[in-house]
Amino acid sequence: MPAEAREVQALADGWSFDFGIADELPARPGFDDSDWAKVAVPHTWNRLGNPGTARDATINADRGMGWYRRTLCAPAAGKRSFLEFDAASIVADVWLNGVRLGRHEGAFSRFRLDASAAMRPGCDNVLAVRTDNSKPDPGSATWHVVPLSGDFMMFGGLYRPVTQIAVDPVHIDLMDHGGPGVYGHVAALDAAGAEVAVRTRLANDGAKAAEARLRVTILDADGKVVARSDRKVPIAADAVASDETRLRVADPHRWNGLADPYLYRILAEVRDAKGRLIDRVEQPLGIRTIAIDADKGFFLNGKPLKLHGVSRHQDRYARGWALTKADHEQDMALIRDLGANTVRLSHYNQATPFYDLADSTGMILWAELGLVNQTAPKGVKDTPPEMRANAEMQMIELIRQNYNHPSVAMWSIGNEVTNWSWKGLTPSNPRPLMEALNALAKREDPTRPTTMATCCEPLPGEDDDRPILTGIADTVGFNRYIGWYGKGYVDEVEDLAAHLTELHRKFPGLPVSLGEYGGGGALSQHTDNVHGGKVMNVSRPQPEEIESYIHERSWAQIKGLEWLYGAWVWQMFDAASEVREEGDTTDVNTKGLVSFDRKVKKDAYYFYQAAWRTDVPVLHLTGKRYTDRAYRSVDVRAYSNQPRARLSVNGRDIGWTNCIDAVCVWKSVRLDAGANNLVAEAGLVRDSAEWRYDGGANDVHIRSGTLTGAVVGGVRYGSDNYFDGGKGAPLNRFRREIYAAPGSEEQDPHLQVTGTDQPALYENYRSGIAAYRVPVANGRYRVTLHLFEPAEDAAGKRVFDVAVSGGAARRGVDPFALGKGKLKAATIVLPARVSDGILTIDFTKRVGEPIVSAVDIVAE
Ligand code: GCB
Repeated sequence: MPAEAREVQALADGWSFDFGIADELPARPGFDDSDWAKVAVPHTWNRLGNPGTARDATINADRGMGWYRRTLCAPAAGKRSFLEFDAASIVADVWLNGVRLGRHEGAFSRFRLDASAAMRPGCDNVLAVRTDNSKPDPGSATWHVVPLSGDFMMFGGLYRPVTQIAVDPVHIDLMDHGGPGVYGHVAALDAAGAEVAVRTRLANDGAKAAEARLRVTILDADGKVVARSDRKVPIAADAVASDETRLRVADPHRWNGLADPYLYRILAEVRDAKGRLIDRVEQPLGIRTIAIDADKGFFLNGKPLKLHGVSRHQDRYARGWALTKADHEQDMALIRDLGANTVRLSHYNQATPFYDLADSTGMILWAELGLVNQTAPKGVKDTPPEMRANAEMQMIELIRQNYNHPSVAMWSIGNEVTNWSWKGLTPSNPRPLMEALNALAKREDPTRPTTMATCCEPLPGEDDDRPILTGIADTVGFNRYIGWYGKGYVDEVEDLAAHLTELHRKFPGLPVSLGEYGGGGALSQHTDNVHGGKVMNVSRPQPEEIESYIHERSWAQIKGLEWLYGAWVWQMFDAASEVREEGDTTDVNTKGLVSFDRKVKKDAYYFYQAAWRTDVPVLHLTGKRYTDRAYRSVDVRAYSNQPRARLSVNGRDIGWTNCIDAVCVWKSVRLDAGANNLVAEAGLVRDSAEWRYDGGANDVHIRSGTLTGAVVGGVRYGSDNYFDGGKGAPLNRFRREIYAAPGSEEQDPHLQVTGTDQPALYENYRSGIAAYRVPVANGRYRVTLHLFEPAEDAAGKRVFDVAVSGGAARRGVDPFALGKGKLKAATIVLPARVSDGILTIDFTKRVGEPIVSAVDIVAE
């Protein structure tokens, strides 16, 4: 770049940092920061959400004021100096040489400040920045800055790059809400040509009027000039002029998503009257059309494209929000490898490198304003004007800063904004704010549709006085976690398609998508049978298999819904959240397809690879983290895009199975004692897993009514399995509502079954059970059933018969009578004989529901 054009200097190194100083003394140039930490920017002080660690000082969840200081060299004489912050969280105040340059409110957007007047010649200019990520409590600087809440950590600091930009007094405007100052869009398009309108904002910071020579060029991907316009733009002193020019691109090469992400570039160059180049800005241009139809879905360049993808938060293990370019690249590579064609940038404006990657790879983006849950602070009824102004400013920033990215298909005006009175907030009406934001987005960018994600509002026709927001934006994304946040059973997931179809019917003419869906999956927690017990949706455990199953069954239902224009998995990566303690982590939302540190692809990741990728053969054996198996007879599951797959165990051929909706299951595979090498093959791909079975050769121990196994009295019990009918339930329910108002945490009084030295066998139960059918070797067994009465206060209210293979039976089992009271342990022992490979325990109901809490099957 010629020396006279814009000079951009990264301010990455040489910063000093300290946390927790409330006064403004560090803003003074003479302040002594010699004992501060030496840091590089991007930086955040928060270390929340590192797996396996408790929330303590080492992971640092502190929210408050973090100060950054460094020195800075002035640009060459006659140049203006602008400081550019790609983001600073949440509220940033900036001083240069003790002169306050300004404040920015909002954690996610780029902003620039004019430092020219405060700059002194030489290199001793002292830059001081205070970033404040305090919780938005009354009196804090963040009280009105959106988002006021959300299921994610608001990391603090200068977590994106900081640069100094030196320019001539006449330059492409740098003060347009962090935007590039050059904005192109396709104004008309047909087979013969595209008309591209390019608007350039030119600033003159000088005291005299000027005439800028503006050259706007469109270059193709090879750098060849395809269109050009030269203009003379007069600019008054200390003013901004806006120029719009139209350029024609003949025979345009479309930006066509993953298939062909062809990019042109817009180059705006400014010369002075003598022809010297004084500024230049380059921006991406993609020539494409998008349309969303309520009945036919999403169209790219006139062709239907079903959007299927993931949501992404901008954090990761050890780094928090302070991501490197390589981090963004890795995330995008993982998403591409998954087979997604769209990413929802939840729930806020993300870093430019990620938008650039989407442009260059052809990923379709849902870009989103950081407005979540609340449209008013706690205790306040209506959106205060300061909050509304902030949301509007952030909306403008989002759109101007990302206007030129062809990957952006829609602007979301918010997520799950509703009347949160049912979560303990003051009843308020979010409609005025949402309507204003939608209108603003349409004004800022008439070329793109708007959208919003909703979860919890009433539907038309329901008796509920909360407002319906669906329909304010051009399209909607319904966030639905059926099978996860529900009554507690994974089988509810089967209602998803019917529910979405009903929503589609209730909002005729409105393009509908599934904005979020999914479930939690802890890496170290496993279950033998996803139907065995209650889903612990905001606590523990969260077996990985549940997450997989929810995705298997969700995708099977939604893939055929033609009108559903898109579906976004919640979420691509585990992400930090202050409000969570669940699965095997603290401060992490476990719904990622990939772990927080990006090191582990969960089984659900491979499910989508199998479901979405057609370009490469995919085969993945599930359960590689559940290596030490509780049961000898297991269903083996693989994910594949091949029609069928074959399995062997320790070289023994188990046979072929069909892969239906990407899922291949081999039923009741008998493992060898000790090590098992499982190998699956399909077409040219193969995958293997190493499991162990170290239990008794023919013994089976089942913990009824739960998704988790346990070792009790030295005996390994698997989670509930081999059952027919009934429902599993824990004796002690634990419920912790996220986003809950203080005091709304609910925990039943801790109940414990007595009359046993093995209370862990009586922590759950299956009631309403019809039978257990357990695959075992033929022979003689002793069957012990553990049970108790959890609910009834008298004998005679629950009575059933039990019969086992071989004919032995016990009639009139009454847990209350047997245990001599409620919550008292009881056992039944029956001899069994098996000659057909299945040990059956039949329960026949007489009064109330049959019940069982654990089963021991021991070979005689
Ligand atoms: C939602 C929210 C998202 C949460 C997610 C969850 O509906 O939009 O921010 O993280 O659910 O995991 O509960």
